[in-house]
Amino acid sequence: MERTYIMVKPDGVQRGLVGEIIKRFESRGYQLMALELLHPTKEHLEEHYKDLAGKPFFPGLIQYMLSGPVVGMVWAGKDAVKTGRVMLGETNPMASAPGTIRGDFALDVGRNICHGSDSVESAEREIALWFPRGVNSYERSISVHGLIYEN
Ligand code: DAT
Ligand code: MG
Repeated sequence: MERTYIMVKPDGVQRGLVGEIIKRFESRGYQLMALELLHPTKEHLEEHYKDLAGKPFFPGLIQYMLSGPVVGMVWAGKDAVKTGRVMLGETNPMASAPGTIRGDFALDVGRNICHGSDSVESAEREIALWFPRGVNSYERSISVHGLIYEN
């Protein structure tokens, strides 16, 4: 099953949106594989966002991400990466459709409450970065699986 890394950012945690975000992935049918609340270091965040180093907003992004704890999660299921991004909405909340997380709960690009991996490769890189001790897999009961998937 494809996996994605979803993270509630400090503004999402402070605003009490952790449960709301978990609920959306759970009710869609995705399987929770890992979850941790933690306060990442600057170096850890710079590694996570290394593709954006050099962008004018990079220092502000790191500062905001350091402002409080985040909740990192691994979710697994059909097209988890692509569908996870659809569920998050656009990077800029003002361009995000209602019904998406950013479209329902955010206004500013610099306070967009959640992160989602943008490709299968970056998902695996991010999962290794945020869950260095590894992620155990477990089987969902066959009856639950059959209610979510045709095969
Ligand atoms: P996404 O989080 O949708 O994958 P991204 O990877 O391009 O978007 O950027 C990471 C974060 O950086 C994004 O969630 C918010 C911030 N960001 C991106 N573009 C920005 C901009 N033009 N101004 C301010 N912050 C920006
Ligand atoms: Mg991104």
